[in-house]
Amino acid sequence: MKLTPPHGGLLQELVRDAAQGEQLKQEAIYLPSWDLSWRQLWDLELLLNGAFSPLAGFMGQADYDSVCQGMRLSDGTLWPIPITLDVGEEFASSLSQGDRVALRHPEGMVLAILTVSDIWRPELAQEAEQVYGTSDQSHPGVFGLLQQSRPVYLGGRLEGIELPPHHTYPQLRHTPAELRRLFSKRGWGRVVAFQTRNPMHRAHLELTRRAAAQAEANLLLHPVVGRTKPGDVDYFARVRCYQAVLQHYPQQTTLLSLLPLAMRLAGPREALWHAIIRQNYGCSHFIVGRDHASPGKDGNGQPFYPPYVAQELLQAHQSELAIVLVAFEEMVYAEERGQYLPRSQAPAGARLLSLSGTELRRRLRAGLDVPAWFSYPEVIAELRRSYPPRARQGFTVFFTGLSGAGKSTVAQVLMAKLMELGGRPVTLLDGDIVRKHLSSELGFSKHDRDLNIRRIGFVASEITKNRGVAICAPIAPYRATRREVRQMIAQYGPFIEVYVATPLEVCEARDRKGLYAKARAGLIKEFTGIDDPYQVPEKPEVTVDSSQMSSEEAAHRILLYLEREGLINSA
Ligand code: PPS
Repeated sequence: MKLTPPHGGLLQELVRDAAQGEQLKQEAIYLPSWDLSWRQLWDLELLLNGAFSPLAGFMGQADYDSVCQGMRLSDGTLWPIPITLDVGEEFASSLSQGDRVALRHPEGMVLAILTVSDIWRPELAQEAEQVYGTSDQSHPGVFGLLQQSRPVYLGGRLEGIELPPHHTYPQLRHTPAELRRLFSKRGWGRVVAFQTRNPMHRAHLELTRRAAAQAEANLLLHPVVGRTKPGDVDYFARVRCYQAVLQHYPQQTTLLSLLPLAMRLAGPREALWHAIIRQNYGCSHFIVGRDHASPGKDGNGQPFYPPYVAQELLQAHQSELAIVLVAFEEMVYAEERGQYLPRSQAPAGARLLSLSGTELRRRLRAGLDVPAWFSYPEVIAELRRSYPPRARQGFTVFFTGLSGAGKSTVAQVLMAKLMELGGRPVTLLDGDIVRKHLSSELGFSKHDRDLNIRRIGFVASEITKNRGVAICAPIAPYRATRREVRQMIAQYGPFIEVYVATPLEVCEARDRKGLYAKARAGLIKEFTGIDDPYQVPEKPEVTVDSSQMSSEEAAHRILLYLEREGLINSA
């Protein structure tokens, strides 16, 4: 196939020139506005800068249906992932077709105006099955869709005012037009793109070098710095790793650029989407490995997507793409040869070495050696900063249980013990206290409870990020919200869910605040356990029951857990 730059066809750039932008900003003052979520913001950026060409806005219903069902826009163009703007019922009910909406950055600037062409309520479970091939909520993309999406979708064309500003690594960010120009200026006729959401080690270097040689192409390292998988290494640390790895490539033929993409982790469909995006960035080739854009294993330990299925899907659509698939196998280290090789090319009987991500993290946390064949000293040093020994990481102990179960008392004892041990600042976010300060205006509807728990989660995640200990003790009756909070925190440090399983009868008999009596008399509505549900945790890290043990014993049980996990040195 003959490929001449720029690749990828016409770019659909949606940002207007400065004068029109000013005009649009003035118009926006009088329009209803929508504050974009982070996911929506990342989508908007790639819509506005042309990375999602040929899309000219958020999808309308016809495109959405067609993409979900058959991976094509309604005009037949190949496009595998829905790009939609989800909004709340109340906001949607104030809009009609033809209305214009100002789309705002979370910090308040108007970035674009959407002219609404479609307003509809999607079948989210069906979307999950069609796009992800599953409605299993242990898939992070499915969880985000089913638990975090708002119920109404808006579609329509966009008029861009400005691209979202970036204060981090501006020199490493390029629009598709900028990258195409850069390739052209450097005389890079062929460019092979490498997608990643993980730090890079020697195997990646070997794989990308081979891919570039095979495609006779220059190399674009194009890591995702938008939304990746919960628990991934944060992108600041990753970028420092990429910069270190870059020193091991030939300078003239390799470029690092950051992609602000909100990944869906939709396996094969996502791989195809990644290829189309790189085509828009002007690349001629795209590397797809064994488990491209995979979220890992499901609740039964089975992979969500079989190995190599992403390569198969791209191969099947190769004739429709202007970017060429470079399929790669897993690389392994052949010890006797002192060399990385694709697994199938390793000599029979050779001792093959590899190190899983889980094993690497274990070694980093335990301060153990990482072999030189696996990575570079600079990368390991950087990762050691991200994965300090557990005894120096922040963590959150999140109590959940009925009112009167004993959460606050056990939490207080635990706090006292941790303070006695010293070493980290400890903050207690008790249910009642939070409701006096942080959530003083909230009631007990599902909406208000969820908001309350998310606020607690946000504060706890900040504490955990900064290496402190957060102890939270709300009722937190809903499973999905607890999981959301777990995800928020787990990216910064361990999340320990403690289920205080004291039975309802015991809590009610105690009735220390007289609230159960009031709830039974109908004087308080939506009381947990009486006329509002409590969803029992499925896999709490620790369970205690204050009808079976004293608060001291319960706190001690938690301390033993923390010690076993290496989070504290002595209980
Ligand atoms: S939630 O569901 O997690 O947001 O609840 P939380 O913030 O922990 O607040 C629970 C405390 O508020 C008192 N209270 C109620 N609890 C449950 N349902 C209703 N309707 C209600 N109204 C007031 C109650 O004292 C809870 O405190 P604890 O310490 O759990 O007994």
